[in-house]
Amino acid sequence: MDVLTTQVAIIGSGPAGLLLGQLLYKAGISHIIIEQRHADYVAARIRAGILEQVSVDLLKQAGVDQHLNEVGLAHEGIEILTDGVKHRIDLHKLTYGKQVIVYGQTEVTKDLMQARQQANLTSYYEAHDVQVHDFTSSQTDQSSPYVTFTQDGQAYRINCDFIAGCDGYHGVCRASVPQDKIKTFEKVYPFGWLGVLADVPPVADELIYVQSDRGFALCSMRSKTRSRYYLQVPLTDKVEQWSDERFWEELKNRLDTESVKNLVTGPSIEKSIAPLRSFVTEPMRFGQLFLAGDAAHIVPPTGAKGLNLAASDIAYLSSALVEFYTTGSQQGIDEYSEKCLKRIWKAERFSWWMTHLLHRFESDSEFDLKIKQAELAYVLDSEAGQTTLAENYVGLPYELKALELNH
Ligand code: FAS
Ligand code: PHB
Repeated sequence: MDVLTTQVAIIGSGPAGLLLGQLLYKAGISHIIIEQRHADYVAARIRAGILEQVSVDLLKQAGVDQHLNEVGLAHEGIEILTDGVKHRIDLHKLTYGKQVIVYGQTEVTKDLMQARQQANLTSYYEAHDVQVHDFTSSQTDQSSPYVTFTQDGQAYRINCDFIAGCDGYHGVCRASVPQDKIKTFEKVYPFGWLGVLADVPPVADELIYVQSDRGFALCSMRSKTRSRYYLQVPLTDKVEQWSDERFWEELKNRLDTESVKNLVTGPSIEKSIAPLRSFVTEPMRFGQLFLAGDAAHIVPPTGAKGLNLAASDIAYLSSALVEFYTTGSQQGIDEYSEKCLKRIWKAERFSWWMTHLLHRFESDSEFDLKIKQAELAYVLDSEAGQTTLAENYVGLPYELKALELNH
């Protein structure tokens, strides 16, 4: 068995793990990333598309924002289409100058992987049978946390001070916490999102969130020449049932006349159905094990919060670890879970609210539908209503002093 020692063992090489690794590297804290999949698989995953300004600031802090600054698209508003009429939410005006950046998670992952490679940092991809051990040993115990795994038939043990569980919803870290030490909260939605990526120009300059009698749709993008579209579909649907032609026809059925006229269709380069759930783990820290990102929480993508919540967890965790290693203080570590969960639950509420408001639920009675229409009409007709949507959409502030981010 190969035995290695590092300060922080990071499980998972998605956005959370990679961003944490980059911020720890910038602060001179040793770490190793252990990932179960091949690097190419991780780099190719098609997921989120919207970055909050605070996430962009964090990527700048990590020194990986060059390509993002070159090609990221600043968006100062979104459209909400209901009853055939588009209503623009002026994010920039309503939040006194904030915006979001359209930049695919695939690009974020590639930027972080490239920076990691350039810094020649240690990652183990295609790691199997990853296990986390002794993460609740007290400081006085002789034992300390360690991780074991195999790769290419070779067994490894990594001794460390801390383990960061950045291994997503299906990861091993949350599953390794004793059941009596953890509480989870979950809501599973009775529909999925059928997503299509196509190299066609976007139907509009800004995103269009569609509430229609036939179900939700979303018109998004990755660039001026690459579009991302979603349709609400029943959970029983299989992607094989959706030809490109059927997808484009159904999207047109849910759009307004002007958008149908402007829509450019083409062959899908990626097509998949993602389930929707709201999920939160409490707490997010267990001794020397921290959960971050999808390992700790999931939101329905309606509010574009998933990737951004992973970023805010990493802002808090990296700040806490840097504080510990530079001053010996445990304050950030002890406050990690509570600080993350305060922002997570607000994003969970917003994502649930947007999903509830814009999707068609079979369980909706006629009264429920009338109430939903009235709620959406109130939001769209009132500056107060639009402001609450806008300030959540651009991202609520972190509880971190600027200097804490300056590793
Ligand atoms: P990730 O799941 O990205 O990464 C976890 C990593 O850990 C993976 O690489 C996995 O292989 C690895 N891992 C798992 N188990 C392991 C083990 N035992 N040992 C080692 N490694 C292990 N968010 C949005 O904001 N907008 C969207 O439109 C959107 N669409 C999505 C569509 C899909 C299909 C999915 C699944 C998610 C979507 N999300 C979206 C949310 C998504 O972007 C996540 O929030 C984001 O990937 C979170 O990043 P991580 O926490 O790093 O988790
Ligand atoms: C995307 O472009 O993938 C996207 C954008 C906004 C969302 C969800 C997904 O709310």
